[in-house]
Amino acid sequence: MSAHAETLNQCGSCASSCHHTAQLTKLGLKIRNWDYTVALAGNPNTGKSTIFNQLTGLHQHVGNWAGKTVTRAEGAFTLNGKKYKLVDLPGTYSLLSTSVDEEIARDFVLFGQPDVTVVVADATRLERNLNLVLQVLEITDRAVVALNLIDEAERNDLTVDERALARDLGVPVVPMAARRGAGVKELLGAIEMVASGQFSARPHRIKYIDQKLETAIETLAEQLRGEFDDLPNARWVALRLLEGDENIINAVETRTLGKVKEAGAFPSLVESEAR
Ligand SMILES: Nc1nc2c(ncn2[C@@H]2O[C@H](COP(=O)(O)OP(=O)(O)O)[C@@H](O)[C@H]2O)c(=O)[nH]1
Ligand SMILES: [Mg+2]
Repeated sequence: MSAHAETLNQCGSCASSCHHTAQLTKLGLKIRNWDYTVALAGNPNTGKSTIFNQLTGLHQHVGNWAGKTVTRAEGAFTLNGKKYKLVDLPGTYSLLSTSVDEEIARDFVLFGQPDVTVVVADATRLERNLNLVLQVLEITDRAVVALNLIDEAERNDLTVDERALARDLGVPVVPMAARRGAGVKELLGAIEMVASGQFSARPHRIKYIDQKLETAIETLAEQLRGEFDDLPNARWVALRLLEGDENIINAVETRTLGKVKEAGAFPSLVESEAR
């Protein structure tokens, strides 16, 4: 595993303005005593595994791999003295999951309580990708949008105003062409800012102005917190129950909701994939 403990001086040629990305050390599978957990979520084929490999030095399968990534892969890196565990989740179009892959991603983002959720979005298909971004922002304000495949967008004469997007979403947006390493340094800077609390997000949220609905959500959320031992995101679950989401109803009835919190619930595949 030659990639282990590979140290990269990201700032070899730049001035102190990017001091926060001064030192990335790719730790591969050495995942112990981490300070922060970072989840990589996103639609399939947006470059999640490419980014995962860039940050950890591991070799997760990259490419069209539909139906094969049935569990999450984990790796680690250190940045400026803090250790980060990075979790590469299966691709998902929505948190309203219908497949096993999507359920794993959904449960981790919802109940695994990552310190930062990086949503990798395809800049050439922004509208479709924003669906998941907005869903993630409903449940956490500790998020970063990695606007990947910006090289493809440019090739197709598409430009994205990432500043306007960041302002509207209320979270950092980092343009990337991850396959050639562009934007990795900036992504690390954004992850560090959000993880350490230096960046305080003002995420785009839907407000429910109907008082009856608000009362119903809160009453149900309170009952869920009692039943499921301080369930994170109980409000989100309550909304899904009120909508009649069959997956969530089933997870509540079978008491499998929030199972991701139990150690070992999702054994990592990464051992077999690391080279
Ligand atoms: N042109 C271009 N291709 C990329 C970029 N990032 C990833 N890819 C390619 O997109 C495909 C899907 O990448 P992968 O990391 O497996 O996506 P995942 O399904 O989200 O994990 C692969 O063929 C990558 O080489 C990028 O920034 N630019
Ligand atoms: Mg992948």
